[in-house]
Amino acid sequence: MPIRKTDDPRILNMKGLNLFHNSYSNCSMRIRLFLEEKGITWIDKHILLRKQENLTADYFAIHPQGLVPALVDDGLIVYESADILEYLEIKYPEPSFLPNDPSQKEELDQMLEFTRSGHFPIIKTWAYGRNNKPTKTSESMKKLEVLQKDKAIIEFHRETLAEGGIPEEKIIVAENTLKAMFADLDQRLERHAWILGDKMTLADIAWIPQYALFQRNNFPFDPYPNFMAYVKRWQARPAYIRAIGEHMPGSM
Ligand SMILES: N[C@@H](CCC(=O)N[C@@H](CS)C(=O)NCC(=O)O)C(=O)O
Repeated sequence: MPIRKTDDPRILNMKGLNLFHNSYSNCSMRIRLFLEEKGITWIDKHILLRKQENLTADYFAIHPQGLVPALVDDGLIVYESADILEYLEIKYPEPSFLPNDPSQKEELDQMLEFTRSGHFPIIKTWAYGRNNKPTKTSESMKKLEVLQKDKAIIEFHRETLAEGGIPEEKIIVAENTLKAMFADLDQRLERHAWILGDKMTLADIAWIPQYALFQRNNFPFDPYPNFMAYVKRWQARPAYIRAIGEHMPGSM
């Protein structure tokens, strides 16, 4: 689990659950939703990504890739949204967001893994490729090149700035992967109310933010009526309204 040791007194002295996040970041939504569903008090450390507030040495001292979300829990740094969810689930086990049937743990792990390995090649490639403008400028690229050790992240942003942006072939691969995933979710949700059964789990918390992000970019959700009914049920939940709706005007 990405837990990062630090001897920086400014970080060590952060008391409580400090969530570094951004309103529109789907990865951040997962953590806000988890905290709101469990009724846990958290300290709001909002990072304006459009103003590149994450591209500072101070923020890289918290998150090694300069990304949101990151959690500083009484001086302990945890990053990667799925890992933060798992860390918080251990710390706050009630009500449980793990499947009742332990044999479903592997299925849950696979769904959470997509938030790590699928984020740049699939989620971001589709979202940036279809409608988002590049988030970096040539000036902020210079900052990124100095601070960022992960070359794949630098390459991703270079591609968004290149003439023609992300190549269409890559966007289509991402879109087809997502369509297959939403078709699978739709079938699951025809059988039961939540992705893994009759109970909300971390799989639901990890996946619903994808809707909030993709609907902004007009992802074709019409073929997935069970998934859309599930979206409506989510949107009626006070925790969803607080964690997502209030952060994204127009997303409901
Ligand atoms: N796999 C990571 C992805 C984190 C990530 O890429 N976060 C985006 C927002 S969703 C970010 O911080 N972007 C800022 C940037 O690229 O400079 C996670 O799930 O936490």
